Amino acid sequence: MTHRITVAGIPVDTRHWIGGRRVASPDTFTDVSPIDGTPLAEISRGGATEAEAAVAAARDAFPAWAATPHAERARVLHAIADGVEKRLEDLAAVETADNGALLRSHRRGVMPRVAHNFRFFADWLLTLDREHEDFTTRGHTNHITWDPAGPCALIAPWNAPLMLATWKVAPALAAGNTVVLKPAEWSPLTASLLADIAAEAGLPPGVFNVLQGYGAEAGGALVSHPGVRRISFTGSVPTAGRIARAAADHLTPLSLELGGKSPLLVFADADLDLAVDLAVEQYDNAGQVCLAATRLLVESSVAEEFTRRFTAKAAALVQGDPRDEATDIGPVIHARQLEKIDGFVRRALDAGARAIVGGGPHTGLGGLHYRPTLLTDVAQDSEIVQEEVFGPVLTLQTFDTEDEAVTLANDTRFGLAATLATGDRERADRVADRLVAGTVWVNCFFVRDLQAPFGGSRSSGIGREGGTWSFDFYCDLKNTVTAPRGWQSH
Ligand code: TXE
Repeated sequence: MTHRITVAGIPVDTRHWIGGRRVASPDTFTDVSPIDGTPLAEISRGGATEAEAAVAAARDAFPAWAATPHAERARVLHAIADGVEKRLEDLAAVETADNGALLRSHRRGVMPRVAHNFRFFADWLLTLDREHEDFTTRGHTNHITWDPAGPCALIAPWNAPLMLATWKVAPALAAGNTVVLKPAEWSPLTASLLADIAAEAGLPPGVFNVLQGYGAEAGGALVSHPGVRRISFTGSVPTAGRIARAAADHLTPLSLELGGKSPLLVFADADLDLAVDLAVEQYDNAGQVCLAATRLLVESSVAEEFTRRFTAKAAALVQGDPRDEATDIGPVIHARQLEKIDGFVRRALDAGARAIVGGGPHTGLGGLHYRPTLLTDVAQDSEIVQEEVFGPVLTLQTFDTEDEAVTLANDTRFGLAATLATGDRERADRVADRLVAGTVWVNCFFVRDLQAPFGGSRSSGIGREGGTWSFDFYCDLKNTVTAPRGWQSH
């Protein structure tokens, strides 16, 4: 079997990347493009043996990488960013073929962000030593150091494969750890390209490893390995529970970035066009975004006008091939995801919901297209309001008072993000203060600085990443306290 195939004209290796070498498994799984259902590749299907080899490679490479001076580690990470920028078009084309998200977004937003992930954490590493000057306690000096933790298991999802993977890989490597990345089985390709880029950039063998395979097999073997010192996971709540149980056996610290059911609160005093733009933006990536504000909560007095403008805007969205510049919404990732989305919508309609916009697959386009959908007449305790759909499906509810808006907004088991549209600054402060969410956006959405903490409360996850919080997670902090006395004089 050939292990080097081409996708969108770009050569991609379908094997694992372990200890600086390509390693094949006897079994494979088929990676299919959501654009037209064509099989793209037969990917090596890893399990316990390959997980063992990957962790061993990471463990062997760890002491030297951990001891590499910060400036040198930063230099290599910048070289990886250079490589990402050089191969930006390749990465964008392969990612679109693999997960169906818009090519124009990959080119202009996502892949530049991948490069930025490496640059940002490389630069942040260099500030660590400066920012935490020694301090003294009754003459004793406290010296804080960030010791790299060891091999890290990084489990990535399929909705923004390389972006979310490198949001973990970059800080883990910057901090001096070695990593094993397990990409999602629905989007395994760009991780393989990243291995090529990292090797060309001079990252030593074994520092970055890619383990391909199914979640339960490859991922499960990786997260239950005693040699893993950190687990970082982005994905679903049930899988997070499985990973947390595996991590418990070895007390492996873990960071979980999970789903959401985030609200967009539109107050009557808001710039209504801005509010409508923010709402329509929630259909980006066919709604397969953990942060998406999928519950529109609109003040009753403007609900009719909001709905009129929203409907007109949503109707103008172009669905189709994600490679076309004019397309606004591409296919969803997989037939199983389409069925899942449609199941949620069918059950909501059966329970009395009304589809103001959309309400089913876009059969005219064939394939995996789902119509952008807005459902109203939904009960607060219904499945469609409480559970993450992960598709282009929004609900609309109304409120009459600020208190009611906050109560509805906070009334799910999630707490990832919330967005407010209001023209009243004091209201914005008051409401933001009362919302249970890791990020609150006011009159904006998706603005994300890597310095800021990112993560969710309740079922949306455990821990925060970004800036100093990433280093706190990927390191074992040590304080060395030195007495002023006891020294031998020479
Ligand atoms: O996710 P999984 P799925 C949500 C979203 C979506 C749902 C299901 O609601 O509809 O999850 O998606 C790996 N040990 N999000 O089933 O299973 C798996 O191989 C170790 C939200 O695809 O969570 C993949 O690499 N790893 C979201 C990754 O976990 C395991 C992003 C995610 O897969 C494993 C994606 C195991 N036992 C889905 N089982 C977000 N927060 O952005 C699976 N995996």
